Amino acid sequence: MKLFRKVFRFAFVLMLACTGAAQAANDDARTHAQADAVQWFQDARFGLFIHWGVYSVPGRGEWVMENEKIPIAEYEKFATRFNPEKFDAKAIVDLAKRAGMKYITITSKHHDGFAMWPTKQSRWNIADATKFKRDPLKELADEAHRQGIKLFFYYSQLDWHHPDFSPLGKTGQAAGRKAGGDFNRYLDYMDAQLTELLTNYGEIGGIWFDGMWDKPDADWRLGRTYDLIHRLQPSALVGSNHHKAPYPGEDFQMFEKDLPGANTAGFNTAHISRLPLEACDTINGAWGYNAKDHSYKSSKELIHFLVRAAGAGSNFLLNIGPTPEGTVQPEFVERLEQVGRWLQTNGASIYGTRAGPVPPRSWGVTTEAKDGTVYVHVLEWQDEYLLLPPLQDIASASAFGSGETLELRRLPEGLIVKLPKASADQSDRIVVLKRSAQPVAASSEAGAHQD
Ligand code: FHN
Repeated sequence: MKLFRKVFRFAFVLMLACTGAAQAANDDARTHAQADAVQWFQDARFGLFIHWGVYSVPGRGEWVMENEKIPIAEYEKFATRFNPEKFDAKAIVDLAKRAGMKYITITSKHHDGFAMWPTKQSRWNIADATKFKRDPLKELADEAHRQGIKLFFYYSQLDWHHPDFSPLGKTGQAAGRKAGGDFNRYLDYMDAQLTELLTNYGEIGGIWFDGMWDKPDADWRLGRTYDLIHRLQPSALVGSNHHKAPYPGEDFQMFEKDLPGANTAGFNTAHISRLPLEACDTINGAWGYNAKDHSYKSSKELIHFLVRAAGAGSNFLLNIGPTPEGTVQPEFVERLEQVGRWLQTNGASIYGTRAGPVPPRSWGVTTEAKDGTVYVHVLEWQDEYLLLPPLQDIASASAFGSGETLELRRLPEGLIVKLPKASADQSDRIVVLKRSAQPVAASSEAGAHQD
């Protein structure tokens, strides 16, 4: 008996050691994978958000079920009319690349609970509930991988359709579900769907959660779900649009219809964390397809948002809402291509940069490249000279693009730069400040120019 106990004890200790070692190895893999993914994410700076689902059929935005208090039985009829045969994943990825975007985040499941892929977890999905017998997420994932674009999945934790999303939160009260569902069973369902998304679609850039704000006090079992994601794909980044300080396991912080910290939209109350940042917005006023919303932002407004986001150390996730046919309306295509042309010329001042040494100002922002080059983005400024704080070791100033040397005065109070002349259609006047290897002293009197 003694020998048995010794052997059992040895085996048990060995198993623990192996398990611990396996866990440590997994944690280590996750740490390295996450670090590389975070670096890539921050360098990427610009992505395409896609809100697409059966809500595109009525064409009144993705909240139509809630806004018009449509019960589930009625809402499900939209699915029978959803047959987007013109959906073309290559056209979408080509458009994202022409826009200068480095990743795509598409709604896999929005609040209506409809799965845009043939999930095995319920029949409320594109294969079982529509005539469209294709898997658009698979087509998009394959094309994105082919073209070197990362794919993220948006996934709504809020669900207006599932019987176990219970007790109800702030919304979904008119869906017509019976009370008494099992919320943990719903979370198991959610984890099972996430497992499908992180197993069957190749490398996924990350999961973009939304909807916790509907039941802020519920136990969402975040740790369990986030561990699942990190176990299935260690490099997949997790973000959640809960408008609060990030929870453990979240890898980036998002701000919606707002620049980080601006809180002009009134609900991005969270302070800016040390995590990578991403600000998202729409081209018109709608996330999901809205046939009547013609309030399109100009390409200049979109470029300014992109530049101001980069100046805040943030990515910009710009949204399109494809039509029920699966196409992208021409007003969106036109603006995305205009932003892309701007990035073709000016991308070095955005991609791979971080927030610059001068915090965002009303006149514009600064970004800084890894080699220390500072880009001063002058967006709204009518005067010939601009005063900057006394940045250290700035040796020269030049106009981005032309390389024209600009007058630079170093005073104890700061740097005075003579700006390049603005041309009529210029969205952003960019001044390039090069650092010197040696410390550069401020002159004691005005007029001392750069040598
Ligand atoms: O309710 C959603 C909305 O439909 C959309 O998905 C946006 C995108 O950031 N997020 C929620 C609103 O905060």
